[in-house]
Amino acid sequence: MPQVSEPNTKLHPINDCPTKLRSSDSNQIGGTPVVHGNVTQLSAKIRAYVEESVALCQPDRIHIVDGSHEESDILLHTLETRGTIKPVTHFEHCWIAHTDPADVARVESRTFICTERREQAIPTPREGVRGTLGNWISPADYEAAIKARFPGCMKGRTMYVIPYSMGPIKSPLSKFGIELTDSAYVVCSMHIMTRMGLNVLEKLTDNSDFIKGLHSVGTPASGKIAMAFWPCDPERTIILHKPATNEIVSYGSGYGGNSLLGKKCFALRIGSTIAQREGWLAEHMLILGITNPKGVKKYIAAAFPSACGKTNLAMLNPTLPGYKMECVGDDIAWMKLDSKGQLRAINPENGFFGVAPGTSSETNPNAMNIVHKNTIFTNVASTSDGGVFWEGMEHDISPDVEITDWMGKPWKMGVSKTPAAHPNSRFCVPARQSAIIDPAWEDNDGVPISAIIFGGRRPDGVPLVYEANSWAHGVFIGSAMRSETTAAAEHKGKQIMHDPFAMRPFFGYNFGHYMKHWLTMEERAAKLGGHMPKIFHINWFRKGDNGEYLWPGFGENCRVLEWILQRVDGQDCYEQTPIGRIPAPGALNYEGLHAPVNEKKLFSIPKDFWLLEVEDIRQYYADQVPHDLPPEIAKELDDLQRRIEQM
Ligand code: O2Y
Ligand code: MN
Repeated sequence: MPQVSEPNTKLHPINDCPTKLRSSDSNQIGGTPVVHGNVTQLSAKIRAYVEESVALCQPDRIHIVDGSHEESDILLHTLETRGTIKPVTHFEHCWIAHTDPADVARVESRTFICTERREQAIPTPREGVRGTLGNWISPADYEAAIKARFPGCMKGRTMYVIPYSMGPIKSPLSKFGIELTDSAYVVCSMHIMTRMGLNVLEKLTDNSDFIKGLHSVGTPASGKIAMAFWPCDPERTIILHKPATNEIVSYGSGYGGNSLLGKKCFALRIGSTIAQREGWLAEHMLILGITNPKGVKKYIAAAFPSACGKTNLAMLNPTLPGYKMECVGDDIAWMKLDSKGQLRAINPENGFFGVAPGTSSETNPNAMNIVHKNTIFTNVASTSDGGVFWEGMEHDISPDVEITDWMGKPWKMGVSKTPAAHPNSRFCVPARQSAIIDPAWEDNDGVPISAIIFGGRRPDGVPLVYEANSWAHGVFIGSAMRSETTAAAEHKGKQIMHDPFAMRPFFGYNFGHYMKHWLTMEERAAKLGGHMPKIFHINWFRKGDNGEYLWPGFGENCRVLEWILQRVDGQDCYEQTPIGRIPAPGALNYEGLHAPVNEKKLFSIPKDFWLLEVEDIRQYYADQVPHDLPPEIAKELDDLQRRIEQM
């Protein structure tokens, strides 16, 4: 059995160099020298994976990532020397990275799931309709895509071997991965976002299974890299997933979800396929612990499309006296039934990769308080006093500082026409730094989930909160989720877009089969003597006749969570409506709100609106899942329509 030992070489200063080093000793893989770490640290399975990837990518050297802070610091220094990052001198051990402006976000159109048959990966849409629930690639095209991009793509570069764990290393709910990458930025970010290094390698001896992830920032076919500090190949970017072999292959982008393979690629796309096979749920959900004034603690999991304040809810500052909210996770939940049929969740991640713009002392003081140390910012603006800036921070900086935008140009508040920070700019920070991190956030057994919440940004017609009548009704509500897009997103103007379960870009398999899997969870829980959590839908964003928000939001949202947990306790504080259960008049606690709330408007269920909503959902299913819609979901829609017609 390979033993984990101290690296036998001093950390190599990892500057890319044109001449291939020749290895004279045995610390090499496929003739390529291992310049950090030792080949004996790798199990035979990992070594074989590295060897085949080395043969394909032809890096000059291999670095087995040990996960130490010293290693991360040397890589950060290397990145600084290359001009990829610069220090944020105002803060402690913080950095700003600037990317090539052509590589700034996940690219959904270039993200594919590879299966033998198309319908395993995505639903077949109605003829003449463009499917919006993912992209399929055949095994032959998958191979061809790799062959067209990867041969020799790491020449002159270092291949980093990152052993990492999604979830606490000792948790039975966790899974391991190996990411091979030629990006030191990815290594430093994975150091924050995952548990990684030698502790994981120790667990991967004995040929244990792992999720394979091969990543290269790529080199354009012309051989010309546009920005030396941020090599990438946007024209040929592709992100591939092969659930049958638990493989991820990503080329051309160094940014976030495209390159930190543990996050969306593993924890959601591949994760959802493993969860389907093994009978659990891998979801795009935050996990929040709520302690009420009596000291009773409950956990909720919640799914929101982007631009709905998911991170803000994960880090909520409650306004109701006596309440305490603690964060387990802000983006992804892996949820499994325990032996008693109780759903338990872990956050598979180790850090937060939050959207910076809109985050401020007003909207999310808890996030602002943690980004002052050990944080890598990407594509934010910088200030002349050595700090950072993004839209929303106007009151958080001193008025006399000068601002340089994310592209390196001088920027003037109220004058410049372009945003200071890229709308998808990010902070990447260790979760353990948070003062509101839940004490149980690393519990190996996960935390018990009492309620599942779906939400969306719905200016019209959708009440502040409603409860599903049953598990199947709740699954239907998740499948019918819609949300207003912001103009900043890739879509033009404001539209109400379907985003089922907030998973539209992250399904690893056919959405119809995914709904079916969710439906089976009820019986699985019952067989174990338990039951699935109640399901709710919330909408903080309903507007009145003059376009004003009807609900104050932010910290006041704890009032809605209070009602949800009263319902979880079985309190009779609801009124039945055709769409589900809403708070009985006066059941929601409005005491101490700064301005009165128009409860009637906030909870009204306009018949005309809901008839149109039903029509839209029916059309969506007919267009996008005409063959794979579970009959239980079709029935829920019919029942909803009937109840609304009878209003
Ligand atoms: O644009 C990216 O690459 C990041 S995407 C992302 C990052 C953190 C949390 N959620 C998301 C998302 O797209 O849902
Ligand atoms: Mn997300």
